[in-house]
Amino acid sequence: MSAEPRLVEVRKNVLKKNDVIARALRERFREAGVLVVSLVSSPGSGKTAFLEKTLTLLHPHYRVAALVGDLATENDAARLARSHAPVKQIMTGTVCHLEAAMIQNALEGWELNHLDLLFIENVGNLVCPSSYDLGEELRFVLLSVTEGEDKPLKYPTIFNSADVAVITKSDLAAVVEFDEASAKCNIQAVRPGMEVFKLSAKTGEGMVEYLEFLEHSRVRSSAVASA
Ligand SMILES: Nc1nc2c(ncn2[C@@H]2O[C@H](COP(=O)(O)OP(=O)(O)OP(=O)(O)O)[C@@H](O)[C@H]2O)c(=O)[nH]1
Ligand SMILES: [Mg+2]
Repeated sequence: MSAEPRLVEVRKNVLKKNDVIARALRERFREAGVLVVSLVSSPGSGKTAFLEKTLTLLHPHYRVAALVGDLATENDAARLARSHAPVKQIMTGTVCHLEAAMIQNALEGWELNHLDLLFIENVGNLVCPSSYDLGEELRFVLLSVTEGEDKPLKYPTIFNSADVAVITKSDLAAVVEFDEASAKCNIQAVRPGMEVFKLSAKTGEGMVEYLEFLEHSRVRSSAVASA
């Protein structure tokens, strides 16, 4: 007998368990009035650079914190901590994505009521994270200009599971002859109507528009929570 049906069954159960925990997390986040945003992308797209910049810009005005997932090292947590926001590293070992239970464990000892925004940087991977709900309200998928405009077409599931696309490293666009129109067209082909931001964590270009979007999302989310 093939082992495949059993594997499928185990995978279904894992996902079901993840969904139950993610739902409970989402409820907790809503009750605490914290907007939770997760970041997914391929390795090296600029998640940590983007998040460090975000935390640094928001920290004086909002109560922000971050969780960051990697298979190994605490390097990203150390970079994010330079913003002076509370940060925790989640080391996944051999697992190529974060799961809701990992978020739940990492939040132990944190008072969610004391936060306005919580960011979660997922493990760099364009496949695995798409199947795992983390209880976040918004999922941003990052695509750097150096990766090629075709990534949304090649990895549609991750773009479909996200709410917002962020084109990163815009300062390098000219050097790599990035075709912005084509990238945006590919994003829209996979996820029609998806909001897209283009920015650079290095120069700060495009950060204002994205921060305004974040602020609108926070206000909208607290209005829904208190309704
Ligand atoms: N020129 C330029 N380089 C950038 C920018 N953002 C990130 N980088 C560089 O890109 C490389 C990878 O950036 P990271 O922020 O570590 O990317 P990441 O997505 O967090 O990587 P993983 O966590 O390993 O998946 C680093 O050398 C960054 O300095 C940017 O806006 N412009
Ligand atoms: Mg990183």
